[in-house]
Amino acid sequence: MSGINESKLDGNDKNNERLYSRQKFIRALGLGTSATLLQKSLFAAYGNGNAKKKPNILFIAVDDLRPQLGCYGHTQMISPNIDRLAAQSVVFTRSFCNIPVCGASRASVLSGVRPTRNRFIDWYSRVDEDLPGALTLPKHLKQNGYYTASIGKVYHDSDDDITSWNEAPFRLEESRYLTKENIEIFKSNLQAAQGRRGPAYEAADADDNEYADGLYAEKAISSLQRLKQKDQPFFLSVGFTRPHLPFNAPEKYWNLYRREYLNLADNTVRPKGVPDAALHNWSELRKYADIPQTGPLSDGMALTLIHGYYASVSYIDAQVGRLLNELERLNLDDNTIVVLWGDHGWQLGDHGMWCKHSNFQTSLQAPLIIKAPGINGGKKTSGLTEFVDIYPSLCELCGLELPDHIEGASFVPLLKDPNKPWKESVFSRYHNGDSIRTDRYLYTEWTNDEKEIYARMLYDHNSDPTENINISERPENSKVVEKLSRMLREGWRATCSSN
Ligand SMILES: [Ca+2]
Repeated sequence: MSGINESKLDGNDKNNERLYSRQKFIRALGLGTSATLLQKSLFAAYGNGNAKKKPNILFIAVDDLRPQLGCYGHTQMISPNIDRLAAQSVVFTRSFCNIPVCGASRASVLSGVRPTRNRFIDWYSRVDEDLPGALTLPKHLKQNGYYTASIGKVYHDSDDDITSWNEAPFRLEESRYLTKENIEIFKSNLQAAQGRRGPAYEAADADDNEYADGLYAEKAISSLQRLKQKDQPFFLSVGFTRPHLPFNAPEKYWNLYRREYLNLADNTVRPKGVPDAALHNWSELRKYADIPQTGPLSDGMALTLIHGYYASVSYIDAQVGRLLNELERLNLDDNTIVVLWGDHGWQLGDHGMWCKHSNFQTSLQAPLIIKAPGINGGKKTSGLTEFVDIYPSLCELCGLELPDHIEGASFVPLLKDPNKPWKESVFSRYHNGDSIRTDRYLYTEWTNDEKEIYARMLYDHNSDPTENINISERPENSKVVEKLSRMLREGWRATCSSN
């Protein structure tokens, strides 16, 4: 497909120069067209140098974090520490998870492969089973001289990929309640029905370390002190569990936001013309004791949950600040790559929905912030990237060979030049829905096991950035739909590899 045809189909000549052919993409990467060439090129560029000189990696996962941060333009947010990191980093403003499910997204990021119909809900427990012999990122680093450690929610479960770590993963009970009343509700709900939870939020008069994430920060600080003494680089992965439900955070973070200034989502109704396949009944939230089993939330409860989400983000921001301060105090910051990512997005009442698990951008887009030695900070890139790109990017930054199974592409050239034309498209999937995001569109189609399409949706981000009008069935868009559908079927290899 030539750039000219693309431009016509997209109807957007101004963006023509952003459109990117496969060949150009590969040339821009400066890489060969096969995995073998890719490996050789990277290996030649960096060599198999002294492990001591390799940068450390502080890998911070934040559960269910959508880009609800000051550095992403949300000025109502109190996120000074992540914003400080962003000022030293490249901020990815259009990064997409490959699957908006906690465990599966993490399995994808850490294994470097994409979700499929089989790699889905229970993928997290099957990283090795699903990909026999495939090197996960921590295992690859470990085999190349890194000391690897896992604190908090990194994989979905602490025993996933257990041999990748040099020490036993550190994990706590993360949904703890502190008030007597909530502890009772939690206990009685658990007894009443399997899978029921306590209240959806808590604002306790508590210190940071009374909830799990504060203890994770404390553990990470002591780990940094210990790892500094080692004669090898480290990969320290720290997974914070807020702002995942329940929104339990110390009251002082709730008090950062005044209720009267909080707003409901701008679009609390289902998009016009949206297929039923795109929507869900937010069953994850309905497990909580104070949430109705059916129907919409009251505006009051919706605002409370938004308040709780913001408080949880600020609570995590403070924990990130503790890690960054310690990194600086130990003089480790100059030679440590810091990666901060949310595992997927979240609906805060957008489209009349809550939680993740959808093919809307609210579920698929998540923050990605990377600070790396030798990379100029304080930059943003709108290049399309997907989380499966993280693994090969870290390999390039650390001078490691790429394993054969990798299904993403290193975005290190974007770190060096944030305005560089980049991928034409990125791919995500949830359940039977496959999505493709291009510069202008987010298109999704749902297929049955016979690969027959039974629903689709298309949003034009030029005119409808919050996805309120599904235009896939409009006759004038038939060519765009046809093209995007073909790109979906051709898949990521067609975008990332030369003909
Ligand atoms: Ca998650």
